[in-house]
Amino acid sequence: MCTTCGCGDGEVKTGGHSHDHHHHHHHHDHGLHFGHGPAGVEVPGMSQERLIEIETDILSKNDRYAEANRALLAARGVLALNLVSSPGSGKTTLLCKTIEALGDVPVAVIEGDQQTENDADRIRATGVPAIQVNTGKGCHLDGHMVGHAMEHLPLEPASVLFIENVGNLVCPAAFDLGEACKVAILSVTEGEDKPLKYPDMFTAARLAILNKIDLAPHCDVDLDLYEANLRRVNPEIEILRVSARTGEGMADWTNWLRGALADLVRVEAAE
Ligand SMILES: Nc1nc2c(ncn2[C@@H]2O[C@H](COP(=O)(O)OP(=O)(O)OP(=O)(O)O)[C@@H](O)[C@H]2O)c(=O)[nH]1
Ligand SMILES: [Mg+2]
Repeated sequence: MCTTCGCGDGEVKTGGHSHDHHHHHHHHDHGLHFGHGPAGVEVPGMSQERLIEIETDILSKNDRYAEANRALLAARGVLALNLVSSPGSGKTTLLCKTIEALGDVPVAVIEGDQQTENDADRIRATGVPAIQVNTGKGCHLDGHMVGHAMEHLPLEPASVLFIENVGNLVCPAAFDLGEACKVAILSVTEGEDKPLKYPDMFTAARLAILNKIDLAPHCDVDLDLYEANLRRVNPEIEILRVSARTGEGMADWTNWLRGALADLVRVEAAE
């Protein structure tokens, strides 16, 4: 077992239908079949009850930190977005371009990686404050890490806090950080079947960004099939086609961000 989150090693088959404690997930019948049994996971020699106990314990601890983060973010009027994807989908590139495009909107960034300060350095080069979290052997950010990182950031009113999670299509789906929502980034080189093979990430996300569309003509990919597969696992998911490299579709993304920020400020004003 992974020492941090209890997710599986090679012997573990993950399942997708019984994550009742992942409260931020939508529940849909994908018409697909994953692990069996109430834990949605099978580990030889471990009972379903024990597996559920382990996961519930880890996630309920995390959820207490996440809720504290969410309360602080609400009090400050900060829109926090949890960017999740496999490694190399273009999260940091997209963030650097987004910061540029957002102009006068205040932005802060938390960068999660196993090792290196590279991504935080790339963000700081744009002039925006960034805190690097290195998870070491860990495969995801958790609410506790993000709470500490937030202490070192300005968190201005009506600002956006981008949290770039560790590149990993599995574990970050399960961990609430206190964000407004998860944004999944999927690059066109990854293959149209990825939403079907890693459904938890895409059911947990409100928005999917299909990045690197500049490469689509070279990759023999079907962008409509990417979208159909995303909707198959999450019928409500919003989808944007973007190239962080050429800037195509970037205006739709920044409009989405400005809309989400305006909604947040409106809700705050009404309370
Ligand atoms: N062609 C093309 N390449 C891109 C695009 N966006 C990012 N890349 C490239 O993809 C590679 C990975 O980009 P990163 O921004 O480091 O990806 P990441 O998701 O932050 O990676 P990790 O943090 O390591 O998970 C780099 O070589 C980028 O230049 C895009 O829209 N089009
Ligand atoms: Mg990155």
